[in-house]
Amino acid sequence: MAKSFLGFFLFCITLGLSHQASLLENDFYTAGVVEFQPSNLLSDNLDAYLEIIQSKNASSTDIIVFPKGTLNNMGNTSFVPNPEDQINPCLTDPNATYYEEFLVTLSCASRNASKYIVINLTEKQKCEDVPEDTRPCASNGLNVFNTNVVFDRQGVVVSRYRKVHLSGEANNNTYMPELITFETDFGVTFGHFICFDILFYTPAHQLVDQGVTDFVYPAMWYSQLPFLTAVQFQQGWAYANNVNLLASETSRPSIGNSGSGIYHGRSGTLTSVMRQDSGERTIYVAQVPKYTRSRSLQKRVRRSTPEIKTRQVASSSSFYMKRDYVQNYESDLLQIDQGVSGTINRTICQGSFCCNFDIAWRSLESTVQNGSYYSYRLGTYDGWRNEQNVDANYIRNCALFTCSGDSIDDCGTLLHTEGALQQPRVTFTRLVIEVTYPESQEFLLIPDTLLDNLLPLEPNQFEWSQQKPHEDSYVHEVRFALKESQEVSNLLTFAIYGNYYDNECTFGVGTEEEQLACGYRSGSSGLTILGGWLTMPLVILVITWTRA
Ligand SMILES: *[C@@H]1O[C@H](CO)[C@@H](O)[C@H](O)[C@H]1NC(C)=O
Ligand SMILES: *[C@@H]1O[C@H](CO)[C@@H](O)[C@H](O)[C@H]1NC(C)=O
Ligand SMILES: *[C@@H]1O[C@H](CO)[C@@H](O)[C@H](O)[C@H]1NC(C)=O
Ligand SMILES: *[C@@H]1O[C@H](CO)[C@@H](O)[C@H](O)[C@H]1NC(C)=O
Ligand SMILES: *[C@@H]1O[C@H](CO)[C@@H](O)[C@H](O)[C@H]1NC(C)=O
Ligand SMILES: *[C@@H]1O[C@H](CO)[C@@H](O)[C@H](O)[C@H]1NC(C)=O
Ligand SMILES: *[C@@H]1O[C@H](CO)[C@@H](O)[C@H](O)[C@H]1NC(C)=O
Ligand SMILES: *[C@H]1O[C@H](CO)[C@@H](O)[C@H](O)[C@H]1NC(C)=O
Repeated sequence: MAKSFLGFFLFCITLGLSHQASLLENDFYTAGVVEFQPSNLLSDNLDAYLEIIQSKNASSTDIIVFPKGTLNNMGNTSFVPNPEDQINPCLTDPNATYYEEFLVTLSCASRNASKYIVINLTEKQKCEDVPEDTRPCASNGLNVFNTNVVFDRQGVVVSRYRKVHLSGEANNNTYMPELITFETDFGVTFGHFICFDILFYTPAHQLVDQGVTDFVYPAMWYSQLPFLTAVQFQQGWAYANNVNLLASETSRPSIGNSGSGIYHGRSGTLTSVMRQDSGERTIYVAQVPKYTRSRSLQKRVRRSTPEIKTRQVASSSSFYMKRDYVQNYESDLLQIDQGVSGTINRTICQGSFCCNFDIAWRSLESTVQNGSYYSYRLGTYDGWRNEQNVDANYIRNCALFTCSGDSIDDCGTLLHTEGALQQPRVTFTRLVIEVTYPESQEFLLIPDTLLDNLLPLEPNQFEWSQQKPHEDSYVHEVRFALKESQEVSNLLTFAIYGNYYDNECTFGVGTEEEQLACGYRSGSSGLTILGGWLTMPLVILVITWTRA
């Protein structure tokens, strides 16, 4: 024990000399995201957190992000200092008389390791501290929040964010949604949000619109096929917004949690993991290029974690997947004849929303007897996500997705068979989706792909363009395609995920009066912009307020 302690100490000294924190002038910073399998014991989780913070793998990091729901629980809620007060729990409350001991310990650990540390915890707050909140307080006088806490290199609590979009959890909503950022000594300002928040405009996308380029994102996400598995959606979100995203996930594949990664916007994944079978407690580290203020210059991407190795094909026993309601899609089975190449060029509409699919493939001979295959469907969806008891989004999707059989009810599930018994049946040699999307007050169009190892295609494998046909139009023409030189045979999903959030002020939706009120006007030569768009920030503000 004493020996390993000494070893660790010597190691720290050597390391302390050999590298130092990323300075302001460096064009990158070093980040770590932790894929963490929790136990029910706070002390065990805390010990593992400390071990990771002090580990060799973490030594070069400036900032480490831990996932949500892996530390304390309702029985160990803690007060969290107001960042404005610049409180350092390690120094001001060493005996943990006010803050919970784990919070003090992590403040000390940040200080000790001289790193920014982001954790998610269950926070308690006295209702009397928010007199403006007139909602009824719980009988114990406390609000309980799902909260991110950021310690700086000295252990000071410099930021706190309370989750806005709860997903069936027994926590409170804040009185007003919080838009939170924090600055660092390496010159990067981070925004934060938690888990389910990624599907909503406030605060995630709203912070992007305010110019934030880097995000910390602790999650305990339950992956869903075909569009919303963890790494797939994280990478797509970072790409669509062209931002850096540091995502950290709880690691429990058997119940649907896994998927951590670091993504550099249009350049794609720097490091990521989608565990299967069993969880882990591992830190994934990458050097993250900084965005310059103008955001014009794309830096060369450095990879610090080597590329992964052997492809692990997912099956229904290696990862528990939730399933989307794809039976509500307007869809067509792709007829693939064994041993024959094929092409299809067709448009599928749901209502007035249409997607054009231009696809070519080569059918593969089976090499394994009794192998099992995915079949494919083309589908279009224009409607609300119908998940029960949570905030909803309006979605406009165009997708090629897999099914474990020929019926629509077989779609969005993994095959039961494992490993070599799963046979790709086709290689896609051309995949092009073209859509005309209506403009909306708030919306995000995401390239959304998935391979059978549960990781997405990378930007060097696809082409994406989104543009208005002309300045004054209220539509966006989107083309999403596999790169010319590419072929893909282990595909589960190839889609455009159109998130329209609340579907407020979408062009073409509602009465003529409503359209005019939203600022859309049909001019003599087609469509022209009413000055009304200038008032849009006001409208957004009002909506944000009434939503709180
Ligand atoms: C956490 O809460 C449990 C009861 O809910 C308690 O037994 C335990 O001592 C607490 N742990 C810490 C570190 O406060
Ligand atoms: C913490 O506890 C120790 C031992 O009980 C005591 O000596 C010390 O004064 C306490 N420190 C603070 C800041 O309360
Ligand atoms: C601080 O770091 C030293 C090694 O440098 C380690 O022995 C000690 O346990 C750390 N303390 C905390 C609270 O992390
Ligand atoms: C917080 O949640 C509790 C339990 O659901 C509830 O009783 C209380 O009214 C909520 N507080 C506020 C301010 O909404
Ligand atoms: C440290 O990194 C190595 C190599 O990337 C990895 O195999 C190992 O699991 C990591 N350990 C931890 C505790 O993250
Ligand atoms: C597919 O159909 C679209 C729309 O009808 C057309 O614009 C496009 O040229 C077609 N592509 C091919 C390869 O035939
Ligand atoms: C294929 O299935 C048949 C019938 O279920 C079985 O008799 C045969 O052994 C299987 N072959 C292989 C290679 O698994
Ligand atoms: C963070 O997330 C969990 C899961 O929603 C939530 O219940 C809790 O308030 C937060 N923290 C922990 C550590 O449980």
